[in-house]
Amino acid sequence: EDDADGDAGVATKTRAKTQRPRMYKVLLLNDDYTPMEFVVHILERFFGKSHAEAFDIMLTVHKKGLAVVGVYSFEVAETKVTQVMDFARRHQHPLQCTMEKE
Ligand code: TYC
Repeated sequence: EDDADGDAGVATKTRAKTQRPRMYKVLLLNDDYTPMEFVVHILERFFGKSHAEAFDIMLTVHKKGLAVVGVYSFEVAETKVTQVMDFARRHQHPLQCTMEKE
């Protein structure tokens, strides 16, 4: 408080706020061509869903157009999207998977 900064003795405290990592939703989009079983397989393989859970999510996407399949840190979300897009492309299905900030 030597007033070199002209603050005339106004004490300011700095408190480091704990930063939570930004989280990202991974979304699966519906299309008319990707087989239902293929989508179920993806949800089991890349998102650790049980068969019943995977089937439910697949049906939600089929009926509503899209669904959030999980929420992850940026790096994990990006990896999931890449894995799904590569796998779908390799099998020549037009399935789309994207991510967005929560
Ligand atoms: N609509 C597709 C069909 O009738 C199934 C499907 C579900 C496709 C979910 C994509 O993300 C998807 N075969």
